[in-house]
Amino acid sequence: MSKKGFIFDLDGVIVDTAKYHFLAWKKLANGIGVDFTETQNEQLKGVSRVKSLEKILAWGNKTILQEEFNQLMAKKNEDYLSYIAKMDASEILPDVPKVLSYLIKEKQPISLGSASKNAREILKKVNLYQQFDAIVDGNDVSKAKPDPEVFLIAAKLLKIKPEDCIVFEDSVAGIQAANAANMISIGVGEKDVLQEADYVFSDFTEMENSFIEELINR
Ligand code: B16
Ligand code: MG
Repeated sequence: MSKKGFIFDLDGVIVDTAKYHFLAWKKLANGIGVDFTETQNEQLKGVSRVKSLEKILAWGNKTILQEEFNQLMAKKNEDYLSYIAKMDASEILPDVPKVLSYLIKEKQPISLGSASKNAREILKKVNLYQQFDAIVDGNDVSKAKPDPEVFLIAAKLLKIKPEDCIVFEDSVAGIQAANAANMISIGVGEKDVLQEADYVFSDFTEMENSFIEELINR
């Protein structure tokens, strides 16, 4: 049986932590007199913490000193951590366990490929940490999505060639990173947002095991 590498993004694919990032960024932005909408939050999906704050400051036409920048980032993460502290397995997105179990049954290597520095903690909270053969997160990369680094490291750890890897992603930056890594990109979300993906599903309930079987055997 052939082996492929299955790489999952975290926020927006395995759990819906985007709502907590939104609350924490909104509090921070409003605190420094900058408006922050759900539409702007969309543009922060898959984007690193540093880049996200840079974008918020640019939207508000603000320039600040490095020291204040670092303090704001720390404060945002503190707030975010307080929201995720209460997370448990009930926050896993629909049919994610079904897909993971199927891949494990088929003996397919599985990795996480997330921009979040909090990824390991979140996986432990929702009880999925043990399901992954490799975990690559924001602590392991020097270049953020859309750079392919995060997924290329995952492929290396799984010992699978990039062209034999499949990436599940909810963000435009993440789909671009998967494509740049020469992997199959599967968008989880809206078709018109994730136009660059090879395939798009609104969520995992739409994905049949037969589709995964085809990916394994292609
Ligand atoms: P942290 P993903 C990304 O995770 C989020 O989509 C993005 O909104 C967040 O800013 C980024 O992680 C960094 O997260 O502040 O926890 O390090 O979608 O790549 O799993
Ligand atoms: Mg994501």
